[in-house]
Amino acid sequence: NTDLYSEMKELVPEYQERVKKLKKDHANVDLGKTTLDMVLGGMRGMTALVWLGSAVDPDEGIRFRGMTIPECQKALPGAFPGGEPLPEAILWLLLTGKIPNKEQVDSLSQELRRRAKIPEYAYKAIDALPVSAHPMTQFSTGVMALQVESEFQKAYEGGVHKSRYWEPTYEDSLNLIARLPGIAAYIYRRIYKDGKIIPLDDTLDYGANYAHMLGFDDPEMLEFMRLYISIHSDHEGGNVSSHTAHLVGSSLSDPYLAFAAALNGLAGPLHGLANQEVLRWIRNVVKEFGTPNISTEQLSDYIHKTLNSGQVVPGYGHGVLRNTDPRYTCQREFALKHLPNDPLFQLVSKIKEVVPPILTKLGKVKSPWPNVDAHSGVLLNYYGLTEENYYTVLFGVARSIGVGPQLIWDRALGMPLERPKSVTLEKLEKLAGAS
Ligand code: FCX
Repeated sequence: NTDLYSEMKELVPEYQERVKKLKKDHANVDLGKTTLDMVLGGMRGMTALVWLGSAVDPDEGIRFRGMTIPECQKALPGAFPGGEPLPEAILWLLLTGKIPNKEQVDSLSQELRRRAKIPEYAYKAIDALPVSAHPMTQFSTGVMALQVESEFQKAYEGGVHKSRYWEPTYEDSLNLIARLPGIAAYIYRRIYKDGKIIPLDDTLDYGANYAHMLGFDDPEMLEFMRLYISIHSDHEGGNVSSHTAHLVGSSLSDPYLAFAAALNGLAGPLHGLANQEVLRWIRNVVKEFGTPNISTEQLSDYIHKTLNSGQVVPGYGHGVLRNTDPRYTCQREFALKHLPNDPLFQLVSKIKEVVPPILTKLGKVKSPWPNVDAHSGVLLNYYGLTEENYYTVLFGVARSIGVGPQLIWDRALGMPLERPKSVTLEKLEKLAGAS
């Protein structure tokens, strides 16, 4: 099939059968116990969700449908031979579990362009906010405005049978993914440029088009955007944005409602907003010493200053990873290839040497290593996207490619309303024998 929907139509019954079999024959398989520590510790380590697109190993990092980032870079079609994986290719892979060929990816590119038309009132909804509103607030508002055209909501009101929920969910998810770059680019141009919309280019792929609509046409920046969107798309199911989308979707809220909620979680500084915080932190280092070319001692002093004022070092640490994030590593490789002499890239490299031993010494940080957000800012800055408050919007566009497919599968597999059990503090004390 060159058409993604036809591919899904074939796959859905097969997957439904697998889930049915698991529920029927293995319902009581023990997946690990729940401890008090988990309940008070943000549910770390508690297996509680099924997520089809990707899984994170603490040491090795992300695998998209079983494939590491270097494997994806090798196997997935790029804009040119040997180019970075196209986000369309990742979308195809996450949804179907199959590696698409160039023809399939080109057909998906075209389909996304066809779906990309943004209703006028979505721009107006954004315009109702002051230009000073945070870009993520404007983005979430824009997504809520897009919800007006939800096919799922229409189908539900029309009494669609639950066995067909996944079909309008597919329509909504693809329309949402297709329209986000236009909404996101509008916000950028509204806040930082002349406010004029740069129309979609019918010859460009998804990542390149987003860069183009932002106002960037340097082929190297287009290539970085393809990589950026691909690696930020998915990071298994338990992170705040993905889990939020899944949770909200479980009440049969449509993909727009679920994704807007996910964006609001992504906008928190411990999650997606960390990319903004990293570049701001790096700029403050440069401001403090007057140059990015600083000594290890100066950098170490600055890190201690951050920690002593009760703040985290942004871009370091992770809820699951216990090693350097491969999403960091592939951005570093991109930088080594294209901007090895950039002073801020060199500073990022130095930070990677100095931060981990300091965090380790604190004795409480489970992972002192850099995560995805530690690197993206200096690359964007190098290519002229210097406005760090916008960075989380880029992350948000990418995340739709991870949560959209899962929402489709959630509906195809009839995943139920999510409703875990909570306990009161008194009950917890009683269970612990501490009261
Ligand atoms: N700087 C300073 N202290 C840190 C730290 C850091 N980078 N990372 C963890 N710690 C501290 C925690 O604040 C916590 O302190 P406390 O006991 O006094 O509250 C302690 O170490 C134990 O935390 P830990 O179990 O290692 O980490 P968590 O799973 O609770 O939290 C995050 C993980 C990512 C939230 C944490 O490492 C952090 O705040 N990092 C900085 C922000 C960041 O980069 N976020 C982006 C993460 C990710 F890549 C993404 O979602 O985009």
